[in-house]
Amino acid sequence: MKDISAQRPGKEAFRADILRHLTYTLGKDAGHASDYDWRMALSFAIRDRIVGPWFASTRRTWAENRKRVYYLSMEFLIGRILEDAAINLGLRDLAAEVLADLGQDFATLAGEEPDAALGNGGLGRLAACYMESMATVGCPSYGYGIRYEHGLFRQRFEGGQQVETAEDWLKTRNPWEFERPESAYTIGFKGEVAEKDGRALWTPDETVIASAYDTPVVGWQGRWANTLRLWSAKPTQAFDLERFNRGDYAAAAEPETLARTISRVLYPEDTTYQGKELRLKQEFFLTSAAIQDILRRYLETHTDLTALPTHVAIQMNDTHPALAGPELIRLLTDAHGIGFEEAFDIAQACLGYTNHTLLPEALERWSTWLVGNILPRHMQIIERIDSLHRRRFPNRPHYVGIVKHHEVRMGELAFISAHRVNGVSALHTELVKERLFPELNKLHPGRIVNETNGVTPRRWLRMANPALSGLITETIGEGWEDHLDRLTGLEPHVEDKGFRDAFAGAKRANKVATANWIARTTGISVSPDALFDVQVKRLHEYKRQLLNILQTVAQWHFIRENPNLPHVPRVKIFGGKAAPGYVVAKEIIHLINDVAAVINNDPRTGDLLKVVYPANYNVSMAEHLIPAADLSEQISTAGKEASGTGNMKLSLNGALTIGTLDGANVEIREKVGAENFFLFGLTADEVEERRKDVEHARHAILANQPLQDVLQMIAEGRFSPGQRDRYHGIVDRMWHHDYFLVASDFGAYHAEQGEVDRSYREADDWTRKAALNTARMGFFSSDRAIRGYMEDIWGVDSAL
Ligand code: 26W
Repeated sequence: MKDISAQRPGKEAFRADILRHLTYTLGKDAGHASDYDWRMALSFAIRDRIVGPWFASTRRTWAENRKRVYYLSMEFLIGRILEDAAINLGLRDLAAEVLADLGQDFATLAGEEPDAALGNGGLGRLAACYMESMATVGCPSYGYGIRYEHGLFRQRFEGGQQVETAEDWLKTRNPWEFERPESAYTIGFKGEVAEKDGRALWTPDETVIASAYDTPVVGWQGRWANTLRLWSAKPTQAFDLERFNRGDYAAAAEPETLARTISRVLYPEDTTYQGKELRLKQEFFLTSAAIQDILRRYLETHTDLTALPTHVAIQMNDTHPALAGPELIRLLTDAHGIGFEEAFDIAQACLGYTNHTLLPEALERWSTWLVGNILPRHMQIIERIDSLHRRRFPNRPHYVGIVKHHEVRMGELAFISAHRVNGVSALHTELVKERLFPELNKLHPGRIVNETNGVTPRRWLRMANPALSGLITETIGEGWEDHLDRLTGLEPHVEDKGFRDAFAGAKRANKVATANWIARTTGISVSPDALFDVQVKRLHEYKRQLLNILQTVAQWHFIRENPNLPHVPRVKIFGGKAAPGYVVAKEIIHLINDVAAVINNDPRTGDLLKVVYPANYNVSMAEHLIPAADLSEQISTAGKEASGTGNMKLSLNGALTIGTLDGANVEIREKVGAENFFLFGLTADEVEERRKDVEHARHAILANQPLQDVLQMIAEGRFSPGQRDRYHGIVDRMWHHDYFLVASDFGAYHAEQGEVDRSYREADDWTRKAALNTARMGFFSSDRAIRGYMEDIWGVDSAL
């Protein structure tokens, strides 16, 4: 493919492009254009440059009859696109220059783009990183998702409590997508199944149209681009004219409203699954549209459906698209006349399933009644898959299976429908084998494989951290962005004081910028000389933000009791949303904000301790906070965090981790070196062991005076002066049902935070450790992860 530099426009040409879009696409005169107009014109000018590589990639895939990967995900947590696309195309600096000449500021315009939040957290952001890496490594692929009208809710704090409001990223024009009204499929629900000529005939009695919107995703240096195809629900019958003519105006629009409900809003739960009919409909809507589209594309150039697995790999991002198996089998049998067993084998050879969680409450189980009602034909197929599997594996234990106790277990369905099942970190994959699917693993040895998560270095280092990126390029030259292993080239320089000073200088500059941002957004003034201690992620009990805030209170108490000791100033930074129905998580948010209000106004501790919790954590806020972090909090109860990816972003940006042996922390610590990682806490096995003592929490609390003091202060209402009993629930749970072992790990955590302080005092040595983190994190590039999927699961070669 052509060298990207050859395609890069000159300054004049790019300026002309922007002005042409301003005039002819926006219909605005430069003299009267608003920031919005300029942003649109700039975005269209950049998008124009993506189209070339995009067409070239698509043509190559067709011409070379390449196998394609289809990544099915209910979530894509994309964030802003403008700067990321500009950087990948090598246009970032040129665009800034041209805009400056036009009296505009690139960063201001880019900062006004809405943050596309079509996802909840880790799983959705991983899908976005993987889309970018598939484009970077030249893996021909399509992402399939839902074009939610409303992404993840916006978060505000009122009196310290989370309040949700609707997100509306589509209120203004989305310049990145192309509407494809010609790519539309009918999606059916409910109805009857009959038999005709020996084939099942499903006649749905509800239908909607899935209509495609394509967003090109361009990889590093524009060498390849793929498509993210998002489906929007439209009515089959737009408007009931008869009702309208009768004067029933609201009812006339009813079918439209109902149909559009399916792609209206992203479900904000990422931990507790809820057996809601609309959610099941969303899952089938995505899956059916994707499978129909895949078969349509295949049949344009092929006739033999038995060869499908040679040309098509379908990846299910968790079980949310697990109806892909039944839907593919349905189309192969009912529409194309293939026998059931053969159809099953074809589907299985195409499908892969990624598991992202072991939490029992997050495992999807749909009632057979609901599935039978909404998807009667699929319910039959699911039963047949289950009995086929039972027949093929007669030694399958009676308690193993897809349909049990009037529920369809989506994990088992996905496992049995797929030829590969993968976990997302080494530890997690072992737990998937041993704890989640022990019997299926025995029946199918080798099916479960590990693909440790990764993050895209383009967004999470090059774009988010220009200061450090500049230093890296100065030190080891260009090319590390798509060969992240080359960061090891920094290691020899870590022994050079000049390099360490430059590294510390980059971190310091990021912290100054973040301190200013914190002052602007929260009104709290923090010192950039303090240790920036960051815990950013969804709120969940297993992630133990509670452990962090309890230790913060202990530290505050300690400083007050020992005013004459030399303390290391710290800024505790929290970010994250709680699912709207997750009462305990919301209480923890409230507590953090209440504690912050007390500590931040305590003249006795002053700059020695601040707690900030900016509302509405999202991808853009992550890009801002992560480069400024000194310490990364990865403190989940061991065995609960499947992988984590924020842990990777923080360490890559030169934060040291304080963490448990959970998820990818284990591998991060192995790579960066135990001496550059603050480890504490019970292991996954010890956690299981400790739970056998029903009084584990009481024992742990009684053995730890600082923790007792903290719980006492909270119980007395020190942080809720107007309402003494506000946190009695939290305190009570700590004593009696501390399922996530906050108490048992408190002592070790508190002690290790002391180690962090001692290390931070040795500023130069801290910088050495931080730089070694950056230098040794190359493994965690999502390019490496994607190459693993291509080789172990998809059987696809790079087209580059
Ligand atoms: C049906 C409700 C629901 C929705 C989403 C249940 C569970 C989920 C996701 C599986 C939760 C999730 O995002 N898991 C995270 O996936 C990341 C990417 O692999 C991992 O890094 C995180 O450890 C894991 O919590």
